[in-house]
Amino acid sequence: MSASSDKTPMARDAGFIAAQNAARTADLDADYAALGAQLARRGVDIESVTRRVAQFGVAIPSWGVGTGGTRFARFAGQGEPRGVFEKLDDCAVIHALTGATPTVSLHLPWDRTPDVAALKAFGDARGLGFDAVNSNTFQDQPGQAQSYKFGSLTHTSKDARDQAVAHNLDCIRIGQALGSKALTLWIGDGANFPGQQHFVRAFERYLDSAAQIYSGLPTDWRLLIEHKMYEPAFYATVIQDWGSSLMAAQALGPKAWCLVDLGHHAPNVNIEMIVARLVHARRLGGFHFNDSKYGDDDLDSGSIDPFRLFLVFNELADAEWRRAPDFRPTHMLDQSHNVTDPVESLMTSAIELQRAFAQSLLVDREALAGYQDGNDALMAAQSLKRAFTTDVGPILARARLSKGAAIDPVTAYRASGYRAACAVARPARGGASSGIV
Ligand code: LRH
Ligand code: MN
Repeated sequence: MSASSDKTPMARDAGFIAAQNAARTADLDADYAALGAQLARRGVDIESVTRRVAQFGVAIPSWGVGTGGTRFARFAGQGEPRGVFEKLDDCAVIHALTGATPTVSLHLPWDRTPDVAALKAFGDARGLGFDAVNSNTFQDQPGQAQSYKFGSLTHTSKDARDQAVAHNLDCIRIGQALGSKALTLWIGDGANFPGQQHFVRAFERYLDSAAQIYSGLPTDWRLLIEHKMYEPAFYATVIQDWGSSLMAAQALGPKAWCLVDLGHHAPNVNIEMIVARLVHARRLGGFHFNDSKYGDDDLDSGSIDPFRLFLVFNELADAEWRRAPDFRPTHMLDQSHNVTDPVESLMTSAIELQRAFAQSLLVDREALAGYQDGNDALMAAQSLKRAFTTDVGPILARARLSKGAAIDPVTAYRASGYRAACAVARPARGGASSGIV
């Protein structure tokens, strides 16, 4: 158990948050009333949007609360969490201040602990649930019998494939004990040279291994297949795109779904259209939200291209509006925080998702359908832009206030002195390191 977990930190103290809000409530009320009047003129009931935003939740990636890095270096920050319990402490602060992150997505074996029941209780005590668990067959663990250098679920060696399948079944077992309902399956398997790997045989090995994992899923679980264009393989990746992911999901069965990590596509790919296709195929399982300019940069959501994020949520809002069948995507963040306080980046990123979600609810879908059917391209584009350019900040803050969270989370967090307290309670473990965690 972590040193910082026995006393409720200021940052999670209801009284502290209320005091922080006291000075801001009057301004918020004025801004909210003004926005409410503006939206009412557009036929939108601001209260219904605020209620929807207050229900919106996104899962925190446990690996995101520590400082991230690249293959070149990782520059550790102050008061880094030293294990899964301290990671949950940080996740609890993010949820207390934003009200938007009620669940945590763990990564195994990075978050392995001998006492899973204690971990569940620790989460419960902090109002945190557990979303999808993530397996890891992209690194070799100390003492591991078979190396994943040449792949895992698609390795040409049956022993290596069996080892990878066993690990995934173990992740399901641990997830069950935590109350999770999904396994996210991302593998880096692929090739660096043309000719190195037989595309068809590798995909068939994937389907065979994934089918064994699939047969270990409890009835109410989902297998979330995550595609990625490249890295760590730099010529071909077995599950390289949404097409390979969808083919696999359809081959495996109804519990297999496709997960879209926004950073796993070539620059300029129309991701919102991929989302529409996966909704159409009734296989959109969920998201790893982040932002990127070049590759899998894992930058803060909405920090580079907030319009693209809005367009993704616009597809989700449209799917809901037209009652698309089997539509229940799960939302997770998947980011690497190399130069910011991860708690601050995760708070503001969760809020950027809420912003895109709220804006997507402001689109007049009847009017848009009319413009689309009438080929009025300009008014169709304008109806999206009008929603995207609406400052929904007062709605997001009111939703937070309605849940006892902070009107201004970052200012409250800094005023709480949480990071400085962690720096004392969690002495830094020196030494240079590299890699995303
Ligand atoms: C792969 C990925 C995957 C995680 C890893 C941390 O790039 O997006 O979702 O397992 O990042
Ligand atoms: Mn991801």
